[in-house]
Amino acid sequence: MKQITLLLFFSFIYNIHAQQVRHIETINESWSFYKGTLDFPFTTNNATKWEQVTLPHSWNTKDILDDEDGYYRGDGWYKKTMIIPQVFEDQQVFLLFEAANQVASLYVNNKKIGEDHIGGYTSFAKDVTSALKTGENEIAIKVNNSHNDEIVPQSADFSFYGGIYRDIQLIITKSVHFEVANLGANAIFVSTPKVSKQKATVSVKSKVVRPKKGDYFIKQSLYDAKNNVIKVEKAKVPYGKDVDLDFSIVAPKLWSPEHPYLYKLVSEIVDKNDRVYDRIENPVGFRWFNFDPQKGFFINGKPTKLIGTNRHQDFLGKANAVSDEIHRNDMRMLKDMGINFLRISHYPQDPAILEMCNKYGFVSTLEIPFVNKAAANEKGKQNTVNMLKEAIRFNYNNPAIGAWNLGNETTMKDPVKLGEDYVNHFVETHKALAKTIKEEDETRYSYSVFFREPAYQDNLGIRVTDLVGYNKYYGWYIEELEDIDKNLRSLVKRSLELDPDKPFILSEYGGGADPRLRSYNPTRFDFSVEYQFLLHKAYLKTILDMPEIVGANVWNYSDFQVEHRKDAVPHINNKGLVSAERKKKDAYYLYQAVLNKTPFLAITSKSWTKRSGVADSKEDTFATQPVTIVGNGKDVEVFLNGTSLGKKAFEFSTATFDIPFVQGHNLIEAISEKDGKLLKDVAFIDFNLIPKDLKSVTNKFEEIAINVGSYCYFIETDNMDYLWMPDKAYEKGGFGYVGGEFLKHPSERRNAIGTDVSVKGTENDPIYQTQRLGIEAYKFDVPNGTYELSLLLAELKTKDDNIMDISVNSRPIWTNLNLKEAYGTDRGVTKRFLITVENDHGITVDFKAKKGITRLSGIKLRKVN
Ligand code: GCB
Ligand code: CA
Repeated sequence: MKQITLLLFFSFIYNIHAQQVRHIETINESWSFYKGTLDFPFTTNNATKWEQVTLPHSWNTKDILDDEDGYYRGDGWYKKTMIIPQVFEDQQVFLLFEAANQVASLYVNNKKIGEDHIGGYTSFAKDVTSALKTGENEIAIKVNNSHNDEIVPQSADFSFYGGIYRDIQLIITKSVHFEVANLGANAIFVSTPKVSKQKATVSVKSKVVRPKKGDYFIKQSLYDAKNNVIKVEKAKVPYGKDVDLDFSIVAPKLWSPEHPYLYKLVSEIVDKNDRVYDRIENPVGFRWFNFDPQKGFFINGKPTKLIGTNRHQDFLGKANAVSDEIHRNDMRMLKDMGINFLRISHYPQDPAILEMCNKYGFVSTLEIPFVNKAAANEKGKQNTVNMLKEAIRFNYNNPAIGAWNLGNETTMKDPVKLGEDYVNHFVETHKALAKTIKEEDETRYSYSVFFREPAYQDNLGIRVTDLVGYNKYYGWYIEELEDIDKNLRSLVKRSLELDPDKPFILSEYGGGADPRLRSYNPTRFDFSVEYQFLLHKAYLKTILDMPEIVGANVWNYSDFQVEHRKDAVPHINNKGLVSAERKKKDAYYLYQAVLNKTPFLAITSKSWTKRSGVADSKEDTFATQPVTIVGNGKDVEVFLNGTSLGKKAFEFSTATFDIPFVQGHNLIEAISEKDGKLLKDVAFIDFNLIPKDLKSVTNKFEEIAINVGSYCYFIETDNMDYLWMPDKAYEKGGFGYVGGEFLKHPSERRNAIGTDVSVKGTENDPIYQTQRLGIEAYKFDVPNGTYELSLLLAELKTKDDNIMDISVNSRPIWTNLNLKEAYGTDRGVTKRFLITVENDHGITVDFKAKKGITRLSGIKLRKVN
């Protein structure tokens, strides 16, 4: 069945004198989609394979998350039929694409409209008027996301999902109108060149398209936030020239992170009788700001520490086809977090983002996806420069924007190693981009983000922007947590020594946290939520203490999908403060407590509702474990099941309590006060107390699961939060390993074995990624009875042959086991055995190497009878 859209031209017929002269509607609905290459015009035999889709749409939602390497990069076709009741003479019809990744070709009634649009992240519009006819019109769009040497990004830590993943708008104007179809698809450029508390000037440049005949005027009307007209200015439209109009107002209300006051500018084209031909609205924020390399950022004269995050357009299972509702929800969560600074990375994003930056008062930087590597050829340079122009022009009227960033970690692929030719193009591209920023916008700072030593960029001659940003993963990829402060100070110093006048932004920092991993011994690269918390606390302290760090952006607001990434969760970069489905991690609450001025209190680990632990002693009926509270009050009192555990003062907004968890229900209440307001947070925790003496009669042993080779708890979130405990050495009466060694330090595991392996046949990669090598035995001193014993095994990245025998209480249960031969490498295997224990022997699982070395990833024991 044909999908039909009616073009509603009612506004033109009935509202000819009304103000709603420009008609805008989305045309996201009922597109037919075909993934693959087709001949165009379409032939009848390929007409059947179309699938019905709604925009936003990407064809990579599934293949970036599956087990196979790579994702579809090629052609995709979209088409739809629009019925036009009548084509009016005095109308112009445009299609505005908020984005399509990455080359888009538009056809209307088999006629190609203009040139292909290049670049997957910038908005563009096409005039389709001349191709339209009364009746049925076929719109067809080819989108291609193949690798292309002439288009950035060439390489990045995100995936280049194909499709029309943002809205398409249908725009209808009169033949006299503000320009639509031009680079950046924007016709009004509003700036506020001079602002003080007493007075502000507004400068508006308008691009008007008009037929030769007739007198037309531009009318600019400024409204305050209550919709009162403050000022109206008019100027005649000369033929073929832009219209510049400047005016000023007195006592402007200022825009700032604390008070993001917005005015509205209504731009109209009118004739001498004040009949309106076109009308566009833009936000206006009056502010003046500057970055001082020593003292930091000032807005309206007030020193303001800029702290916030980076953000990708990404949501679990949706690739980049993210709805406006999700975009706005992200912005609300960032507002709640207390940020005042957003790095829109690594490319321009949906208009919904900047709309909210203006409204919430987030000072923002916007960049183009010149990441890791240049498109090092003449065409590539031109495309990159054009992309930047489009980005600046489309987004120009957002008062939130403070700087335009030309790229990210452009030296990631070492230019020097790529040869002289490359270096020349590469350096030229930087210079052309820096120049373009200044040509396009005199009112903002130019900015570039690096990761290598300042001197390295300096030698290449690419520290050419007003501001520099550095991405530094101290305490994660490099160096230790304890040295974060020292390392940051010395990095900033090195940058300022080179260029004392270049303000320094810490454009990225962070560490991974898989919400399923928890640890009371957090270590670098263990992906535990607790380590991430400590890392951010350390960074925040230094950032707040150093005015020379004029702004800082966490990497990243949220976890995001990367097809080729193999961390604790395959295909996911876990450095988010919230998960890829927007569940808050503990570090999110830390920022809330540190950054918020309004009263705040939270039990950071409250989402971890099922916990377990070994009783403190043989007699004890509780297990003591720490719980961290964050808040901006003076102190906090904590209660467990109604009994007070005392009060503690917050130190750097955090307080940690030892909680004696009992078997079953544990209600934790935290109570604090701030500015006379009583604050309370609660956590309900279901605790499984493991007896210290497994033969205990008062506290009977039922079940235990151990994440062998790891200090971390692992929560099987897709399996009713089933909990795996950290590993430990055997003690008499209890359980634990005998012999073998803990795998290397987690940070070294990346290159040895572990977190860089995507384990097949399971979702529980972290259990298999951590192992005890050379293990001799695992022991449980359990009472007599029948048990179900599960062994979890995997050979990761092994080249050599490993053969082992496994026996329980001297009875062989699995002999001549060669995991690689039987199952292949990098595959997780679980096997369950039924075991009967008699004569008070308990359970001893023995591992004997016949060849190579023994290993164990996880073990689970459940009493059946
Ligand atoms: C970076 C990149 C960013 C990555 C991040 C990481 O420096 O700019 O795109 O995702 O590191 O997590 O490694
Ligand atoms: Ca393990």
